[in-house]
Amino acid sequence: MSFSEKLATTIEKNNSLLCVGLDPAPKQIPNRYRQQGDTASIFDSIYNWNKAIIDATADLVCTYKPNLAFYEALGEPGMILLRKTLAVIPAHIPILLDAKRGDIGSTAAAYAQACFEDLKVDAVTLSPYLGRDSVDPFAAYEGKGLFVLCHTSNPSADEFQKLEISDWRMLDREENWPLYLHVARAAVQWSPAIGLVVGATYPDAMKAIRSVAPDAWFLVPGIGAQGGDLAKTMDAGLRIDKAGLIISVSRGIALADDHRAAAETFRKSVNQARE
Ligand code: OMP
Repeated sequence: MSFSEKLATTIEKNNSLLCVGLDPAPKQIPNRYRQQGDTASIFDSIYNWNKAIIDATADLVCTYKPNLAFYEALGEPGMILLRKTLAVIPAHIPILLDAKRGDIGSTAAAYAQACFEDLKVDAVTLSPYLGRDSVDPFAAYEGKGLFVLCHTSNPSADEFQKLEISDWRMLDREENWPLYLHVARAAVQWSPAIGLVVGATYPDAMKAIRSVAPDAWFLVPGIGAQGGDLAKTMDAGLRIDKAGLIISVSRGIALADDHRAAAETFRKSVNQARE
């Protein structure tokens, strides 16, 4: 089944636009998951933690988003942990690997092979900085989802993304636009599989992006630990059909005493805003 079919099915089945991020930092392992023993026990602890989050939320989410960085940071056992985590996600729920890849075409092809043939995930995040030929090798895999960074959630996002420029190919026929709007407009033309990453911490930017990409899916991090305003985000980014947003929360659910209750609260607030 393609990413978009899986996504549509879980959104419907779980009545949810909530994505749960699986970003385990060893320092943050809640005490209840800590195993006693040698360093190998860290991996068991994190596996138990991830599994508990998945077991508690599988009927409340539309997708899971492990961020590769947290697993790579733990070396080879971290990658084994990632594979074990992917294996406990129920098969009908799409997996969006947060990899933020972006490189020349030949290297991008190797990255795409790693994500889609080796790890067998359904979707990935990508950087647009190198342009279209860095994304094409991912788009060549039919049925996969690609989310291109457009306006990120971090405090320094504006440093480059907000720079006002005009497309030189338009000469002086076009007004200056912030770079993130150029990215939005171009990236959605590259492939129908492309969605955009739009942080919840910049609702004005989200509104502008929705106006140039009315049909695209947005992956929206920044709710919870980063302090994004959910109501403003929904108002700015929801599509006419009351969909189009995948609201991603990692620490806000992973660090909660009750993962299920936290996920249910986010899901409810998202659904209230959809109504
Ligand atoms: P929490 O802040 O704990 O919910 O985690 C946010 C997750 O989303 C992390 O995995 C980030 O790397 C990721 N993220 C952002 O926070 N901001 C962005 O602009 C883009 C992403 C992402 O691509 O998911």
